[in-house]
Amino acid sequence: MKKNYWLLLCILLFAFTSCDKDDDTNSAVPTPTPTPTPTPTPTSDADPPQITIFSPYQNDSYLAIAVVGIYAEITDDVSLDKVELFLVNPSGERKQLSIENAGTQETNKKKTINQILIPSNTISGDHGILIEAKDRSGKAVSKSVSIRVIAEDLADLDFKTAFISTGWFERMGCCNRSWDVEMFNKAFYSIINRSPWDYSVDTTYVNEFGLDFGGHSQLWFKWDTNKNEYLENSELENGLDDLRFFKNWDKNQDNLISEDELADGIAILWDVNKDNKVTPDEFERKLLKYFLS
Ligand SMILES: [Ca+2]
Ligand SMILES: [Ca+2]
Ligand SMILES: [Ca+2]
Ligand SMILES: [Ca+2]
Repeated sequence: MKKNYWLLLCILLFAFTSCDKDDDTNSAVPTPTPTPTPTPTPTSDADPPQITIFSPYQNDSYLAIAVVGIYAEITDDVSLDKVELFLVNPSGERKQLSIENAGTQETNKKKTINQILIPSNTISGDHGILIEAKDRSGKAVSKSVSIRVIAEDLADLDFKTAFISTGWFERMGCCNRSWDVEMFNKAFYSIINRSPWDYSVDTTYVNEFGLDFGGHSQLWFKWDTNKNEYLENSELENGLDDLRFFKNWDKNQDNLISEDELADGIAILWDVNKDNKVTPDEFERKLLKYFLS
């Protein structure tokens, strides 16, 4: 019995020491050393931001009642901090404009400005569109273009000055100094249909357009060839092709329409009394209706 007692004691002792040994083993497992936080490699912010102004063009003229499209892109090699937009009047005073319609693909390396400005209430003369940009390391740059604002009445202007100063050409075909037929059609579509994603154009409006651009009566009847009351793209293309605007206005035959060619082409249509001059009473109503609204 005594022998059994000693045996049991030995077993218990053995178990205890084994456990103890296990614990020792566990405690011997090295605790993982925390992964060191990588120290950021210093970024070399070498370059100041870059500003590209696509529109308006330097020295373009705009009526005070016109719409000026401002399109610009600002980039930086590392990160932009601040971008600001100003309108600078002829005496050099600047007025900050809030930046709207920022692109959806904005990153801290790239910002786009895509918005319109109606320079109403500004005086005639040279105004600047000024952009200032600063990157995170404090490097600042600025870029500006000068535009001439014409605050006179339309009645005091000749047709070509008035038409070119509407800014319509720049707004419709941003960054393209000449239009191919596709862009030309798209631009005219935008004045025929005010809601570009809806083909259900106002048929009265199409008829008015026909009368105002060459005295074509019942233009809608001719255009809606499948008679479904919608203007399909092919109907628009064929309709404008029939009017022969693009062909007749492309004076230098390069298959592109420049702003000058467009102005001259419309002038011929709008010169009602055919004296080779479009007077304000011939153009004012139509200019306001189609190119300034
Ligand atoms: Ca930089
Ligand atoms: Ca149709
Ligand atoms: Ca041409
Ligand atoms: Ca005339």
